[in-house]
Amino acid sequence: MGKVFREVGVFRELTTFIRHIFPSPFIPRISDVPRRLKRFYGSGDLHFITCSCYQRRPLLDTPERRDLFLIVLEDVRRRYELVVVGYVVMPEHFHLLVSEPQTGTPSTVVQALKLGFARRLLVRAAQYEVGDTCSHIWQRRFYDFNVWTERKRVEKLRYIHENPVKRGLVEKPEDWRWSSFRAYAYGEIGPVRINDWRVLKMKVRAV
Ligand code: NI
Repeated sequence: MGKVFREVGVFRELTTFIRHIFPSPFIPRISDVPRRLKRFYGSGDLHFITCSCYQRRPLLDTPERRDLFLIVLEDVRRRYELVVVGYVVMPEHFHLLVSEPQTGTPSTVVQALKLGFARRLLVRAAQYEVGDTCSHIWQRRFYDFNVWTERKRVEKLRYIHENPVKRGLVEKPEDWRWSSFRAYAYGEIGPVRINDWRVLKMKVRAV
């Protein structure tokens, strides 16, 4: 029971801080959250994930490639059943703030994302060769930071949304189409569905 209350508590904190930053009617109140949400388990932490392109080359420097990346991210979100809380695609790296997936681990999610994007990119570029899918697109390593305090969640989401501004790509976060900012600020339905906590409802602990 302790776990149940803790997880509902995590969600309440999260919605409170999101509402604080972006008061918008599309963010569900705690009373709107399906009761079965409490059935998910795992640590319940969010993960702040950073992954760079191979040798930090700007392989995501065109709108078409960033669009393609987001298509793959949405596909992976559905397949592995995870909650995407925030994201940004930069010219040579990406950041995600995500829940643990229902299927697999954060690591398998990142692998699927890297491989899925590499395959589609190489097929598009007609350069596909077996065995050469990922190695020249992505850095092998990625960084996974467990986010389990409200302060860190605020910090990471802000960092994600400010990244294109800090880099001088745009003047305001809303001008960068490849982040979750517009979904928060305007309730826009973007290419990647954010904060869809319903995906976690089916998880039942095996006894
Ligand atoms: Ni960054």
